[in-house]
Amino acid sequence: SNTTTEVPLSLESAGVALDAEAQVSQIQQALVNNLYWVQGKDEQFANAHDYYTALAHSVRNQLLQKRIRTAKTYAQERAKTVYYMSAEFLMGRQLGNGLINLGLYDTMRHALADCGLDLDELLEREAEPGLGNGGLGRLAACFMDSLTTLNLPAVGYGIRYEFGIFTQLIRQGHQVEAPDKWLSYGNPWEIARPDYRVEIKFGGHTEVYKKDGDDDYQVRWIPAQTVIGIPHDVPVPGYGTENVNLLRLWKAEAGEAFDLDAFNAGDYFGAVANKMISENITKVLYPNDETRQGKELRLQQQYFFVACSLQDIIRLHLRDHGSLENLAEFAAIQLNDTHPAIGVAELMRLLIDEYNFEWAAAWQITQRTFGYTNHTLMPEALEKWSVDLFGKLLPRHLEIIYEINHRFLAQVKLRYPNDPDRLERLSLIEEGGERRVRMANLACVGSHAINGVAALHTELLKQEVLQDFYELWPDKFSNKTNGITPRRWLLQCNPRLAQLISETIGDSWITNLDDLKQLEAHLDNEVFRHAWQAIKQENKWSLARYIHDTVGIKVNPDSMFDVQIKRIHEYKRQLMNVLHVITLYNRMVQNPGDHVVPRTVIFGGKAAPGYAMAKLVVKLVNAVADVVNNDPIVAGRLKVVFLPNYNVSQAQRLFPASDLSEQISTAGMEASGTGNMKFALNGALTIGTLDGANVEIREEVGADNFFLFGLTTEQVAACKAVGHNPWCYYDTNPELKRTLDVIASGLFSPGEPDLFLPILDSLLVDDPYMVMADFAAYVQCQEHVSRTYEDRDRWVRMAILNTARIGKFSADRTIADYAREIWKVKAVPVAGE
Ligand code: CJB
Repeated sequence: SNTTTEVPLSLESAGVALDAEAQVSQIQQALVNNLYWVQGKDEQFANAHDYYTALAHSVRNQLLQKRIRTAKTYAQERAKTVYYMSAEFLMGRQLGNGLINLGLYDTMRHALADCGLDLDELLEREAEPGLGNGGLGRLAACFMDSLTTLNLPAVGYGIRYEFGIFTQLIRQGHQVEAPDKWLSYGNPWEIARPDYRVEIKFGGHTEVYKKDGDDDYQVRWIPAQTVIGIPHDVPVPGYGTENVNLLRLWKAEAGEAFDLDAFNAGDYFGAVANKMISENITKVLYPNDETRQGKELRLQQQYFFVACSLQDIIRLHLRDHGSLENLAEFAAIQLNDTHPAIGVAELMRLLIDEYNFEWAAAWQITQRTFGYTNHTLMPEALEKWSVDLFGKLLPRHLEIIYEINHRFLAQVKLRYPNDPDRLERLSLIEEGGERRVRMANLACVGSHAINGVAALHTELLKQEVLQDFYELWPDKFSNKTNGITPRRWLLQCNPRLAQLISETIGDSWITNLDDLKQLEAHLDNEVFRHAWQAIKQENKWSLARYIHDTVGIKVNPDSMFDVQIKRIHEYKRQLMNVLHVITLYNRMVQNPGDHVVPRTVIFGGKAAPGYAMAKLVVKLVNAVADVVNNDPIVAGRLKVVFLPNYNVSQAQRLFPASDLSEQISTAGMEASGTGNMKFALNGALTIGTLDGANVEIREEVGADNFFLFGLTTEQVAACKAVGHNPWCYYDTNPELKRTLDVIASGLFSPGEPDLFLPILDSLLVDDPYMVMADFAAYVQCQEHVSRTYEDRDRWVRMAILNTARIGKFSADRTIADYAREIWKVKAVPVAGE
């Protein structure tokens, strides 16, 4: 039908009381209307992207309808709200997820097919919103899904980066970064809200003044610059609920008054230049994962989004409650790592300078409102800002931080009268050399709850990184083991497996992942096991096609798909994986007749643009792939694939098609990991160390269903304490020696014999990530993996048990724990129409 009405229809009553046929025709009508009224085209001129946008608007209309009712209900109920503050939200594509959460996926597919359109093809038109680096940002996205699914009132606050994580290209085997222009076709999922704009100050100085009719002195901040924050709202649907929460992302714009002065002075270019400086703040995501970037712009980003968000929270709170006295009763603000920790000082500033609170009252409100989640033990990721930079950008906050510190250390002194070292460690200011503000200390002092993201990580926090804080306030600490949303990471990404599971045990697992346990009762059912295996095989075929289409490599779909996908980091030890590949290659070259279990080893992940060692590892993987994939001796038995530009969309193809999950970080270094959970949920077996959430995954799935190897955290520490000598592994392990020698021989770097020297040096000189120490155990464990894979029936049973026993790692469980133990928030379900 190509009739159009004046007002674009939404899918208003789709799914309510309409019969299937009426629903389909209404969907089609809405699509045609949106094509016409949103894209300004009709069917004759529309391209696939136009159809995608029209479809996105259909879904968006439904979400907005629900959102309006949700906002009303929350306000009516005066509900306590979670404000999740995160510099990163790695949401992934929205259309498929929206359709699934609205329960419209299958209907939509049929309605589109009926008009000759392929839903899958339209889904692929969506730009990936890559507003995060890796695990931390993706966790925030999974949390938003679970918060809404659990009907918990929540707002995610973050930054609307104009450029998300860079696009990774591979040129001659090297990583090359290209800008991520994700907004170039517009973003149908966001609504700008200029009416909720806020003004943010930077720089300048402070002064003391006396308020009219008041004897007390006050401080005011005279900024050098002001910037405007414009919220952009993205609706966040939950599964099978009427509730829709918000992700509110801030964009920086130039303040008008500020520009006008320059215009009036005749300095047109100056005014425009200043506009550019302001708008730079939200221009680009810093692409560093787990390393701090001591750049001024990064601190500006952090302060900007936190200050915008706090003003927004206060506006909403005053609207519903009239006074800030009871803020902590209605607002729980969670700090996703230290990136938003400046919020502690900003809330104090707002309460004291703008709302005339006394210090003690303001401090009580602040502490009761904030919670802090730590995500890493890596020392280089602990944020510290030079006092000079801080004072220049945020002079009032530096004063407030000094005052917080002064009062805090006075308290500590009472408790530990003769312990200057302890004071020095607890201080918010690092002395000696350049003085720096310690953001983790600020977050700890300003929060009532501090948590780690896996049991082992929380223990290590208590014993090491945050030990002094733990001794001071043991009750503030708790563990909240990470989780993932089963909607995106099984229902959406692996529809075939999801369907088999639902046919077998019903579909309650979608919102109650522990119900997957019921699969165990079907373990001895051969038909079920065959169906399981057939699905994995189909998923592998489809990944093989994708690999061929993207990098032109033909892989053997019957081989074991051995997959490591995550940011490239030395502690994650992609290098150890490549060394294993080279070792397998050496064996096949030396003994071409030997029986081997065929493998396809797949890598994906971005290296931070300034992280030379990580980039060299990317090059090594690609160089090894070039040699191995072109050697007829190993044909059909060994292939190496580096998939460029790993992101959420690609992850959705990879997890369902994986046999083996590589979780091989040096023990004690991976806070949790969440990819490990996604693999297991999709029936891949893990080869892993006792690190992060691996420990708990192994506990859940059973030691028999997990390939464990390597040093423990304690052994790593002990080894380092006595000073470990990587040379002795080289000297005593001929296979390892040969592997390093082959790299040194230049086989993988023709014409550039020294290319990989930094890697060899790092391994042989100090080997800080214990690759050499764990190598033999890893290779041996991989042999066990291969033997197990040969017994395909045994492997399938193990895979089923992994899926069946992974329920604990639903983000619904994680969020329920946060809600009950930290946030004290209750579900506020929105009634259906
Ligand atoms: N993580 O992705 C990051 N970036 C950081 O700066 C610090 C930590 C990761 O957070 C995930 C979510 O908690 C963890 O699962 C992962 O182990 C950690 O590396």
